[in-house]
Amino acid sequence: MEISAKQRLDDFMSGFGRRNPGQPEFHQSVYEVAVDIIPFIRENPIYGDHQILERLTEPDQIIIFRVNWEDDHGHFRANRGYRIQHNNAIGPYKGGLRFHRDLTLDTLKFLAFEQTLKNSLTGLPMGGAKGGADFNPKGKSEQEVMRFCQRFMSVLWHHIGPFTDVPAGDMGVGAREISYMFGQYKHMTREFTGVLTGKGLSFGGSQIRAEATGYGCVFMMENMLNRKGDGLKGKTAIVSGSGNVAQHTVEKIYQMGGKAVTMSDSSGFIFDPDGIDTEKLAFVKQLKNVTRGRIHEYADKYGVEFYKDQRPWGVSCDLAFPCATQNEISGDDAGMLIRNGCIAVAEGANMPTMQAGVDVYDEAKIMYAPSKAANAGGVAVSGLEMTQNSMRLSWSEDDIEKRLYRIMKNIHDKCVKYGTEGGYINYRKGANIAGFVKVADAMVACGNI
Ligand code: NDP
Ligand code: 2IT
Repeated sequence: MEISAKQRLDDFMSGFGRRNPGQPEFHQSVYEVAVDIIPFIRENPIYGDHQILERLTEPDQIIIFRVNWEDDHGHFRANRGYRIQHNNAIGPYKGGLRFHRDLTLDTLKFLAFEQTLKNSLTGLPMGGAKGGADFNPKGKSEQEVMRFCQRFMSVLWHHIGPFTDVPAGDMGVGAREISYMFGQYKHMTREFTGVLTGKGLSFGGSQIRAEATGYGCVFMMENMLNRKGDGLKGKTAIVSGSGNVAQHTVEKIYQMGGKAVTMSDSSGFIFDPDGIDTEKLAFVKQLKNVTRGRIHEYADKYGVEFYKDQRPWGVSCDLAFPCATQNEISGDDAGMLIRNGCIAVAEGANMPTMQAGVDVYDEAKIMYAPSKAANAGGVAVSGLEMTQNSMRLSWSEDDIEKRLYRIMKNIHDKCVKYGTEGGYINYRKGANIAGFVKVADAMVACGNI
C-alpha cells in the first residue's frame, strides 16, 4: 500500500526529532521545508533514492570552541564560539556570524540549514554555513569588542579560507566586527584574501553590501506587487528591528515612494504616522550604529509614541517587513496583520514568523515571501564581493545595485515557477523547491560522499 505524503512527513520528522532532541528552531525550519519537499520527492524519486533530504538536514560538520578574552577590568572571560559548515555541494561554505547573548547551537543549525537553500536561490556558487558566539556586544567597549573578535578569529582561522568557508556578518556582527576579524585573519595567516565578506571598502569590501539585505527585501516585495499590477508607491509599511536590515529596508521603502511607520528593538517599537524619512533614518543610523542607544530615543526626539516591550504587528498597514529576529510573529500576530489590511509580508529577518503564523498567511493567501527568498540579497552581494575579490577589482555602486535587483527578480521568478497553485503563488513552496533542486542535483551528481 502506498504511504501518504502526510505519513512520510510524520515519519521523517519523528526520525529527525530523535536525532536532534531539544532543538525546536532547527525542527521548525526543517518542517517548513519538508512540508513542500516530501511531496516533490515523491514526484522525483531520484532524490529519495539518494536520501537527499536526510543528508541535507545533517550538517557536514560543526566546530565548537572556547573563546578566552580579557575585559577592560582585567578579568578573564570565556565564551562559546561556533561554526556550522552545513553543506558545500554547490560552492564553499558561506554564511554569517552572529554575536548574541542567547545564541545556541539550535539557532545556528536552523540558520545554517536555511542558508544552504537561500544561497542556492541566489544562483551564485555558495554552500551554506553559519556561526557566531554567545558573546553579548551590548554595553561592551570598543576595545572589548576588538579583543573578542581577535580571540574568536584566532581559533576560527584554522577552519575557514576563501575556497573553504567565507563568513560574514549577522546580528551583532557588522562592518566593525568583520574588520577586526579580517585584521586578525591576516595576522594569523599573513595572507590578504577574500576570506570574509562585508569588509570595508578600502580593503576589499563591496559597494552596497551593507545595504543589500534590506534593499533586496524591498525589491522582492516590489516584484510581488508588480506581478499583481501594483507597486510600493503610496503604500504604508510596518518594519520591525532597527539594525542593519531594518535600516536599509526603511531606506529603500522611502526611496521607492512608500512610507515606513514603525521600527523597533528588543525594548519596544516606535510608531511615526508621518513616516520615517531620510533625516529621521539618519538619526536612527547614528543612534544604532554609532552611539548604540535605544529606539525610544527616536520617540523622545520626534515626539511620537513608543510602545514599551511591544511589537508593531497591531499597527494597520499595507505591507509588513519583519527585520529583527526569529519567531517574532505568532499566529495571533499574523491574524491581526491580515485583519488590519496587510496584503503582503517580506521577511528581512531569518524565520521571523512562527509556523502558526505561516499557516495563517497560507490560509489567507496573502503574498508571503519567506526569509530564504526575501533576505537573500545580503548573501547575494557577499557572493559578488567574493567575485570582485577573485578578479581583484571592484564594481560601481550603480552596477552592484542593478545586479542585486536582477538577482532578486530572478529569485521572485523561480518562486513563481515552482510555487504556482492555480491563480495563487505559494512563494514559500516555490522558494523551498527552487532552492532544493540545485543543491540536490549537485549532491546526486557528486555521489554519496
Ligand atoms: P542587527 O544586529 O544589526 O540588528 C538586530 C535588530 O533586531 C536590532 O534592532 C535588535 O534590537 C533587534 N532584536 C534583536 N533581538 C530582538 C528581540 N528578541 N526582539 C525584538 N527585537 C530584537 O542585525 P541584522 O539587522 O543584521 O539582522 C536582523 C535579522 O536579519 C536577523 O534575523 C538576521 O539573521 C537577518 N539577516 C541579516 C543579514 C545581514 O546581512 N546582516 C542577511 C540576511 C538576514 P536590540 O538592539 O535591542 O538587540
Ligand atoms: O542570513 C544571512 O543571509 C546573512 N547573515 C548574510 C550571510 C553572508 O554570508 O553574507
